[in-house]
Amino acid sequence: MSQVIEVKVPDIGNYTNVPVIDVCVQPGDAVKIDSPLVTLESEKATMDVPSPAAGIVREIKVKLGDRISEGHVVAVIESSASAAGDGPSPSAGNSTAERARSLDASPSQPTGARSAQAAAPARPEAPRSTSAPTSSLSVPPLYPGGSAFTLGAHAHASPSVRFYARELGVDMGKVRPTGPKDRILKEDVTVFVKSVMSSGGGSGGTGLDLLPWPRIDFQKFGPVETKPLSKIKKISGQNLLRNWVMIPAVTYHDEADITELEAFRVEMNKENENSGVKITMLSFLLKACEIALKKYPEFNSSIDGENLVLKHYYHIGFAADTPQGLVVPVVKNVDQKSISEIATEAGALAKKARDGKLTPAEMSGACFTVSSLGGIGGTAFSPIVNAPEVAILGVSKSAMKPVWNGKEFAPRLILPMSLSADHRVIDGALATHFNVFVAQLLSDVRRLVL
Ligand code: CAO
Repeated sequence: MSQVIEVKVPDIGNYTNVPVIDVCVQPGDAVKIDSPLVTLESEKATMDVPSPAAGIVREIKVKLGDRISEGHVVAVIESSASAAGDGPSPSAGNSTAERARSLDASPSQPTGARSAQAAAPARPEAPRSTSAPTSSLSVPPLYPGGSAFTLGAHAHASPSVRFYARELGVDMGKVRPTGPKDRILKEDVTVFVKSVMSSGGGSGGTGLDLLPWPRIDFQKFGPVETKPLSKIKKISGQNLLRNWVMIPAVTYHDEADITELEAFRVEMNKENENSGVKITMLSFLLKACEIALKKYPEFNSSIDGENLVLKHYYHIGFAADTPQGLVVPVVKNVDQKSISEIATEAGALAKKARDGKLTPAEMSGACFTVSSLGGIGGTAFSPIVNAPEVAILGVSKSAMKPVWNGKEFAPRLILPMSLSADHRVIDGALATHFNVFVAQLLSDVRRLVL
């Protein structure tokens, strides 16, 4: 027997005047138990108001943008045990009202608030009406702020994206949002599924089955300000995460004595003061690395499945700090360029990077990367290898140090070097040979310019 049910906004904690951000059904639509009817968005979460029964939507009582609170009628459903094929079985002897009420105590939870309900206090029984033509069934409480509210429920996403994720069995709490206001887009779910598939599955011991990212209401501890991540940070963040997780890199530290090199650089720059070309430490580093790539070809390679691709060209990227975030312009064919040409080109690329004008071509094709923090400071760091490259050289700030020359301590300008290398291709001995060779090149400027 059919029954007309007014579906009301359930207990949603302390939230009032919450905007309707999606109306998921239209009059005439068939719905199942738990089908989302409308979606509300509080400051903390989106919440679907689910249908408490299977049936046909007779009326929608709200529209997009309406602000509503607990008790507001959102839809009228004409319930029917057979309407959606999953109503209560007649043999169970439950009326629709009983079936809906049983949701309060059963593990079956409304869409978008599964664990919230587990934490919710027992609520009074919904009014039962078998004789009256219209009943007013509210759905169980939705507590976006509840302590046991899952990350999946916290995640902002439209019902269609939630539906897509549910179909694929994806826990929304594990999906990295890239939409506005941390909203999870359909593409984000796809990217998540692809990453799980390519890493061999989520929980079989071969993939990463990580805990969801902690979501903290920082305002509980003090004043905060939220700013969107820049586009560059979003993109580089995804790359860095993949590289950090997928490359078994080891960092090897060494030092180069650049006393003569720096004196030569300063002298050259003084001599060519009016030329407009400044010879930078970076240009010497790029040249030294190119020569070392030739001597140790494994450093100029990429893993491709079960093969190692060895490159016979020498394009070297360098990390550039810009107001928008980190970018890596590439100096092409370093082997065919003099140090002053490299300095000119790297300077122009760094300026373009800071002005946000680099083209994709200017950021692609690198075989190896240099990350120089020396102009800023530091003594050592662990740079992240930039896939599909297999190594990256980081340099920190050079400093005068007393070095024993066999007779006495002499003041020498020492450059700290930190080489991170993919251990699948480069083992510790090879990495150390590379570092030692680069240090030799930098400590004897003649070897560099020859
Ligand atoms: N030790 C001491 N001083 C150094 C140095 C070093 N290793 N490297 C550079 N310097 C000095 C330079 O001599 C220069 O001083 P002068 O003006 O007196 O000659 C000053 O620092 C500034 O150098 P620079 O930054 O203009 O030139 P650069 O070629 O060394 O660097 C670039 C260019 C693009 C690499 C740099 O601007 C930059 O963006 N660095 C940051 C890279 C980065 O963020 N890496 C981290 C990636 S991981 O997050």
